[in-house]
Amino acid sequence: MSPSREIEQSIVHLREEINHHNHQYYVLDEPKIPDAEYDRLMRELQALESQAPELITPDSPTQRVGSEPLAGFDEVAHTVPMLSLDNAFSDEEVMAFDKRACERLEVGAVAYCAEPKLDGLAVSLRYEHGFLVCAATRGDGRVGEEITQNIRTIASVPLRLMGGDFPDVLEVRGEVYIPKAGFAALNRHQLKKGEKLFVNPRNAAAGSLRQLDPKITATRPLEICCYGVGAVDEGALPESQYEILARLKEWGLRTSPEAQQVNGAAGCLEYYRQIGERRDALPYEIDGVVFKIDKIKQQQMMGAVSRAPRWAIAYKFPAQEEMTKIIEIDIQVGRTGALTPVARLAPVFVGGVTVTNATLHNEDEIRRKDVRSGDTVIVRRAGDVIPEVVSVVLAQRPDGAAPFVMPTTCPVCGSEVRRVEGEAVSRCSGGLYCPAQRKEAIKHFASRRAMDIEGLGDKLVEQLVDAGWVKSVADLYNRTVLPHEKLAGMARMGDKSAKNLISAIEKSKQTTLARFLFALGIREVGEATAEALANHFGQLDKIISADEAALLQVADVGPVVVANLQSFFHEPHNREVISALQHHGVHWPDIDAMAERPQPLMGKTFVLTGTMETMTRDEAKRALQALGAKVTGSVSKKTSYVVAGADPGTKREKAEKLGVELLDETALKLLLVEAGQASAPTALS
Ligand code: 5U1
Repeated sequence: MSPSREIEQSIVHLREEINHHNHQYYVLDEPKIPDAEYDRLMRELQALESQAPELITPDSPTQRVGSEPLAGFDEVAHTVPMLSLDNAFSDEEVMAFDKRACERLEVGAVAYCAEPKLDGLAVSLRYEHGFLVCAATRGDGRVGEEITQNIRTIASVPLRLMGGDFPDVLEVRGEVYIPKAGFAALNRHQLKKGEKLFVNPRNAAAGSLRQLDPKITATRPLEICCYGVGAVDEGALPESQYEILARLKEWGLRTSPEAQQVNGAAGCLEYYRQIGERRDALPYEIDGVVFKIDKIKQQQMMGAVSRAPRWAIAYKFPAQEEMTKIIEIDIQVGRTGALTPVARLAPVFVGGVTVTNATLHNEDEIRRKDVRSGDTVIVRRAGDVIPEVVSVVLAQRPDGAAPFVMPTTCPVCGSEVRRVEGEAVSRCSGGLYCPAQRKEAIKHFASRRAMDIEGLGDKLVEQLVDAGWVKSVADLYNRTVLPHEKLAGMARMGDKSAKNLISAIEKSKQTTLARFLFALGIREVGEATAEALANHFGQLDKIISADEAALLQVADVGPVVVANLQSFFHEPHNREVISALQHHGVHWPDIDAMAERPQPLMGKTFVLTGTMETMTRDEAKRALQALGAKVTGSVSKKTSYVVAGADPGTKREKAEKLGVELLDETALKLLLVEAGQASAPTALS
């Protein structure tokens, strides 16, 4: 086949594929491939068409933005087309964009307006004489769907503009989206009702806007962020993009608080880096940042190509969702015996790293998503979160792929697997007999925040358990069981490493009660609970012998933690390990037990609100609890004091209404000092 014939065939094939996905994504709201995969197909087609421009046809997906409007909504013609954005995926592409702008404008440097690119649905809002008269989706960029009734249900969309200096006609362009918290709540609600979960916030926003019944839309946590304008009376707007955003804000429209003016490619790249660092902390999903030439005159000089302006570009973050294949489904046994199904994946670059495993959480999750070995799946890795399988591409399921079945015996030790009714987790019943649980328990025991045994890494723990040398954490301290020669002879160890490890083990013998308790790995006893228990009781024996009522006195200890503590200390093997550890020299200083200290604030209830200058709310909470006070989250008639820092919100108002005494930060500190003197610590035993 000649090269041109080959290109022609590839173009035809790509167009069919893109058209299919366009329909899935824009019309049906049922994306079957991740956005990054779609972008890649589009770029491939663009590249081929630029090699053979004579093959470009008006119906090519590169020549239009979206797809036909859904039947059921009226059509709206956009007076000014709703353009799309060109994408950049590397610093070099942003630099090339800036270079083109400088050359075309014949200037040495260009100023840009930069803002995050929200992952939502583009809309156009038309205001006439300040009233919202029409709202539409982008559709194919020229004709969209009329969704005014649905848009009106979004609280952040003003039905009437503020101020009086707005133009008679103002079309505003923006993104409708669902914030991360709203999305999580929406899916919790769907789960409760037994309805299908939304795949991602963008999909949920699109589905919500396309509801024919606005009452349903009104229940969805939609928001808007405005980023530009369409048709506007001439001369009504300022001369820069950044000032336009400020003007929109004055008129009561929501714009991005992250928008900034930056200079040249260097300024753009620095902005991209900074937003990238804060991406996970932002309350909404973004898939990149957008740079627009700031001066409107310069934008006009740059002009547009058919689907996108030449004066703007979106610099995309590495995709957080990608498609890959499940090689097999494995079971991992954790420290508490929990069996976690893990998908072993064909390596895939997602969220900036190569991923080969993704959690499938538990049996119910696998069943809900119907994930099977051999499936092609969409994998998500956002920030530092463990990669997970989002959904299955059912169309690519191989014949004969069998549904997943949770094993009835532990794949590591063969013990029975139990699932407590009402719990999602299946657990191996082998306890520390199970080498997998033993390994995880030892890793946890040695970890930095527990006994902090430097040099005792995961691999070494696995070797020690596999060799049968370490059966419990106490063996680590037993030089008869684990002499220097044995350690030195292990793979990748040697004399010096063995010496270092032994001295790290020796060093760890001197610890604190809180660290020791945390290191024991009792279920639900994290660092904070361990610390609270240690401070409250002062001595390990007192914790072991405490009854339920005494344990419940400790801040943040509830019935579940009590049950876990009691069953742990009731187990003879656990008590033997603790004795052996102490026998080998693990020790800690006793603490002046809080339970025996005077508790001058006993019986007083505090609510903390707003921001304090010299301490965090958590620090204030712990200081109050140490003096016997109870700290709760809501104000009632029973509240003794509300401590109000800066921007206190409604809790302060409620306190005033109920006549509860208010304290500022200085008054709180005074109270802590006075109460602290009344409970001056006695000498340590
Ligand atoms: N933040 C932002 N998103 N976004 C999307 N600005 C922005 N601008 C767009 C689009 C499609 O288009 C204009 C450049 C026309």
